[in-house]
Amino acid sequence: MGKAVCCLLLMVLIARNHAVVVNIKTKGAIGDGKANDGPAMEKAWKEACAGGPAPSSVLIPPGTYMAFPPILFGGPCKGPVEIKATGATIKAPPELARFKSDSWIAVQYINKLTMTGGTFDGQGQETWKSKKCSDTAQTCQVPVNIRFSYVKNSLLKDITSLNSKYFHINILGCDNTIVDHLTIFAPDKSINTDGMHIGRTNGLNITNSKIQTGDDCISFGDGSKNIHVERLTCGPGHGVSIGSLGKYANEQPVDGIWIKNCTMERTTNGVRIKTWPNSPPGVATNIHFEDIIMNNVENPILIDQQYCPHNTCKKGAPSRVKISNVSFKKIRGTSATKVALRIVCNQGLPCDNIEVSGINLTYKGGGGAISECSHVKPRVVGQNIPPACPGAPHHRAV
Ligand SMILES: *[C@@H]1O[C@H](CO)[C@@H](O)[C@H](O)[C@H]1NC(C)=O
Ligand SMILES: *[C@@H]1O[C@H](CO)[C@@H](O)[C@H](O)[C@H]1NC(C)=O
Ligand SMILES: *[C@@H]1O[C@H](CO)[C@@H](O)[C@H](O)[C@H]1NC(C)=O
Ligand SMILES: CC(=O)N[C@H]1CO[C@H](CO)[C@@H](O)[C@@H]1O
Repeated sequence: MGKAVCCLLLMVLIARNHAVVVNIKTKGAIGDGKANDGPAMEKAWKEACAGGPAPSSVLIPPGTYMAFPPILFGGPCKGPVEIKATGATIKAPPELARFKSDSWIAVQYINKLTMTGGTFDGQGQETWKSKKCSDTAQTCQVPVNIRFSYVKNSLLKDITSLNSKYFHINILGCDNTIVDHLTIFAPDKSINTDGMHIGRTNGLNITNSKIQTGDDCISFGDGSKNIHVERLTCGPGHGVSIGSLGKYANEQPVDGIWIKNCTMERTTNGVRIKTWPNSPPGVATNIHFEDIIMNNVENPILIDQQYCPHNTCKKGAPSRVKISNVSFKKIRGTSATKVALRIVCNQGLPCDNIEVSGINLTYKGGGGAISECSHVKPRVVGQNIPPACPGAPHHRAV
């Protein structure tokens, strides 16, 4: 082998094993909070994404940046990529008119992404006030703050999403991924600012997170499988929700959701499963809520198979989403309404294998909370306050 060839080979080997770090400032980012630094972020991303197979990273140094939509961090990449944004605040323009897409930042088709830190401020205040966007018919397209689509085997850590115009974070097809120390904030009166919506994802853990917003803290759409949420504080907001399900044809089953060791603060719902009446067939199964504290929550425990907001559906006809294997265990605290536990299933397609145990919910207004149940015979274990579904078969606590 000639000396030159040998040298070249060595250089290639070194390059392959050496991480590429691309600072957005070297790609023209200004960081004054006004100039559009989006193009610099995309340039840095493209270089890091092409820099594998060794892990590469994009560095967004501490500072305040403005990024006009749409921002795309797209794969597939040559190797694992990290976006490091600790200490950085990235702002979206406040004007909705600048947005032509359904997201502000789209992160997609990446294997082994690590995203750490960063505050993503959607500046949605004007949008929530706009009449056009707050009507129930949704006559304007409003962007999600960050859309993660088909980002697999990944870690999203210490990320903050603020004041999104619409949902904060949408997760689609992000199998085998971990979300840790997520912080989401929008005021309780903000419109449609769901914290995180998850769909068509198998294997996702969300831990140590805090979500305060104007809509659901976390909602699970069809195809959500093997998802664990632990140590979440939610509220204000609409709580944690499976569904709504049954609005569309060919929805995939929701199978395997564990919500554990969480606190709901002043939310309109605690833990709920909701399905539309008169629906196509569907499945929601193996869903477990355990060790949950409710502080002044309006509907702490709720299964609603007649979910029909604003009368937009045919009530009376049953939901054909079959609910089974659901447990509510060790849920305690205070209810802001008298009905602390409500399980409304279907005539003809009842809920099966529902277990209720260790409930202790007191009504803030005094006089004791109650439960309301229909078309369900839960397995009730031990003493529950309020007594769960009077008339249901009782089992002694073990
Ligand atoms: C997700 O959480 C579950 C339950 O705590 C745990 O068994 C599993 O190992 C976690 N998965 C990952 C990838 O951390
Ligand atoms: C419900 O759980 C039982 C075991 O407890 C299991 O045999 C059954 O397959 C589960 N149902 C579904 C739809 O997964
Ligand atoms: C239920 O909670 C109340 C208020 O925290 C407490 O005083 C009571 O001992 C609890 N009851 C049971 C059976 O755990
Ligand atoms: C809401 C709740 O149950 N929080 C607990 C979660 O787990 C940690 C550690 O085990 C406890 O310290 C919390 O009180």
